[in-house]
Amino acid sequence: MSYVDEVIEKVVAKNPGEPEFHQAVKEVLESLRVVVEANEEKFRKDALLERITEPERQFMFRVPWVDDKGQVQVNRGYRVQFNSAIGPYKGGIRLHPSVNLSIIKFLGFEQVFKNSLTGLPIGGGKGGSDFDPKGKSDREIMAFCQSFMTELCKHIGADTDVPAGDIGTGAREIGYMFGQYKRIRNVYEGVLTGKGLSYGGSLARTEATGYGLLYFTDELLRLNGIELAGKTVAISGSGNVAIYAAEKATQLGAKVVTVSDSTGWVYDPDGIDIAALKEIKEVQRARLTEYKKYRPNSEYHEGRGVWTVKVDIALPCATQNELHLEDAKALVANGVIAVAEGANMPTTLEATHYLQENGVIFAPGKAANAGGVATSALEMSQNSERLSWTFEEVDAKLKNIMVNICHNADAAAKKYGFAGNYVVGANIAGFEKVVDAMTAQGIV
Ligand code: NDP
Ligand code: 2IT
Repeated sequence: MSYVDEVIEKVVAKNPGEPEFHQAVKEVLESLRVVVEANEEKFRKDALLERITEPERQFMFRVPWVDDKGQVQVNRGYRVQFNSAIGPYKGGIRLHPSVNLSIIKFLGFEQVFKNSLTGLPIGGGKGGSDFDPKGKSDREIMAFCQSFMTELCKHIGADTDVPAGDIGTGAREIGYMFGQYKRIRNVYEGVLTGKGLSYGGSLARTEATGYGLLYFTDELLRLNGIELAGKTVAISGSGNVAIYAAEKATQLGAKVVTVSDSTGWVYDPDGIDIAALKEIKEVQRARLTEYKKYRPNSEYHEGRGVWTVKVDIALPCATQNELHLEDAKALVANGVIAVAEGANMPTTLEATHYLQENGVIFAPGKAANAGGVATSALEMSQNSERLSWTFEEVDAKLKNIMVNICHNADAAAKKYGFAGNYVVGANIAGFEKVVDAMTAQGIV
């Protein structure tokens, strides 16, 4: 059996009941086959793949807090410190009832290669909790965040592990967590990114993942001789990534016709009204059913359906495994040109293969959505030098990073005989630097 298949089998056996983690490992290792085979003897002897698929450290902890009725609630907190070969652990905190160890490990594993692709010195990690922020009062959110950080603060630090936002964690949650960290540890340092601008946050971090996704997509289309302006775009999700992806796509001359949330989706044939979307999601924290009040011409549908709309470009920006094989078939039947992942692993393996086999340009999340964490690393740099850069400075660096990731993934794919396969290209480009650093640092 090949070394890759052997390690995939071992990972599945050693981590039972973790389907998302298995999926992420399979996707990465299978696409690395060509590189692994070229170095098989050395990698086997060093147990390189066994080490890279085993987190350096993982924490699970009790998070007790008191709700507005005086009832004690108990959630489970997680932090997986996956790989620190190229820098301090870096990755977001997901607050969603579906969170479990499998999800946090898949996200942490993906983050290792994504962070490497940015070219910046950040290792990979991820954390979160099965806490559901929906419908909670500000006080309840604060109580949860403080309790979560009371334990987490023992394990993180500006040079150790720097968490940030993800699903359910935005500026409000980061603020409460930062306050509690500072209070307990008595240090004012850049221990979290995605902070508010008044206490060490970076301009353009809020926009970074969505903007970065579009800088990447624009460049990728250009490499393939296609122009983004004038194209129609379907976006799923209506959170941080989706909103700023929609904003930048619109600025670049494309027309975004859909957004969604976990209960339904909007079709707006005239193009999504970004100001209305921000008002509904960022200010009111309301559901998409509100959108029709702003745009009477739009349609609201319950359930799933975003991928049934005829578009040129699809940008899944909600969550993992939200674009299935039948969605891929619908997109292809409607003539989609490109799919670029704003979310982490939103496309199932079968759907990815179907899209690629049918000539759709496919950009994997670890390359296409790396703008968020890249800008987080820029926030860390600003915190270290105790300076703040202008929006234009950060945005220009972000764009440059995304264009570089695009070219590096393209070049790696070509070098190994997989021209046009950006999954292989991104995984190889991300993997090579991590392997080099791990090898240089010995058996640790
Ligand atoms: P938000 O919490 O801001 O928004 C998430 C959006 O996705 C909401 O519209 C939400 O709907 C929807 N959603 C979440 N879970 C589900 C689900 N199980 N089924 C259907 N819809 C769902 O998160 P972000 O925008 O920050 O994150 C979106 C994706 O992007 C995630 O995969 C995240 O890991 C990834 N990502 C985020 C980065 C960042 O900087 N924030 C960076 C890189 C990747 P509802 O409100 O109804 O729950
Ligand atoms: O998935 C991701 O890259 C993020 N949620 C952002 C992580 C970060 O540290 O900014």
